[in-house]
Amino acid sequence: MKMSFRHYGKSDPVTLEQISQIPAVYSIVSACYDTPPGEVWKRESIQEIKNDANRRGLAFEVVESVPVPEDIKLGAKNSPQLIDNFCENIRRLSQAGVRCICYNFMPVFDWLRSELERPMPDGSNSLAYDEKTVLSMDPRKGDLALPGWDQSYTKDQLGQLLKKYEDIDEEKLFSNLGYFLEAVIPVAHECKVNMAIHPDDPPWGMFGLPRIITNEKNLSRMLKIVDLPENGLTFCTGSLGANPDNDLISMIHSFGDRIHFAHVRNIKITGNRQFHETAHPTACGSLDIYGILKALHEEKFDGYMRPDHGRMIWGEKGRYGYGLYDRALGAMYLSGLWEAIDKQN
Ligand code: DNO
Repeated sequence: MKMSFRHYGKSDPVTLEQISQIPAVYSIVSACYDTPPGEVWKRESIQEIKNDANRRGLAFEVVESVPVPEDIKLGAKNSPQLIDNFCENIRRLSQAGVRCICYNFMPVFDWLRSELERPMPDGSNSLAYDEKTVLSMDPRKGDLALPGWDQSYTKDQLGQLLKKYEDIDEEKLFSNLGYFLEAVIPVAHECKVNMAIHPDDPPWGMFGLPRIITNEKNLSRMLKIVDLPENGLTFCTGSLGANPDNDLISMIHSFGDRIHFAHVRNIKITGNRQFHETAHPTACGSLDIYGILKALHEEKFDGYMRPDHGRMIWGEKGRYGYGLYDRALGAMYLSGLWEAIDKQN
């Protein structure tokens, strides 16, 4: 297992120096933030991320994310050209030493929360999701004030995009994903880069948009579309774990060595489609973090792991979910657990 830590590039208030001071962190997880989705990343930009990390004694072996443009998910006419660009990014990243690429296939919205600063009794705050709040908004009317949504569209652009998705149900989305994987995975195979699809967060559809990377059945289906080791998963415990029907430990055993990247965080489920994020330890939330790491260890997991969203603690202000302090505590907890599990075996 190689511990890693997400870094959002030059605009990130968390510095590479700070990351390098967290014991046990081997690689940063980053991306080129200077290129719009769908375009080819500049070799110099990739090299610069790598050089900056290396100067601090950190590797740069994981990218999160190479964004998949909406037109690919929609199966639009220009999809083949966009897929070529995606493949070119795989080649360039591989040449720079990147071994794992995280991406997602969620229509329109990436991760969604209804609150970014839910106050906790101990004075910290964290990200929270309540389906009732989310569904009380109508993105078609422009009353979408959803936090945690990186892409910004105008009301009209969003309306047009949602319209294009009216014909896309889960089956169609699966078929567009299949088309994408059949083109991309052979390139990843040649380049020795592991592709790691991120589960949908939360793992259910909303606003009439389909979501398919949600449960064991769909993840297995996705892995079978191209049955090569490079067609793999980001096992995000907080995303998949938001649905209590997902048995995370059994999923780890069924996916085994197709898990290339583990995002490990805990959440507390407080009702039907209601949860908030917590500190990483098992005792703080609804997920058995020890059991999850033990299952990964039993599967001889040798990919990258990272602590995921953290709470805001000790008065830190920063990028929601991505402050320094709580994620650093998470990295230490996870590497401590891993060492203990490792030594018992
Ligand atoms: C949020 C992240 C996601 C993730 C992408 C992967 O904190 O987990 O934005 O990076 O979905 O493509």
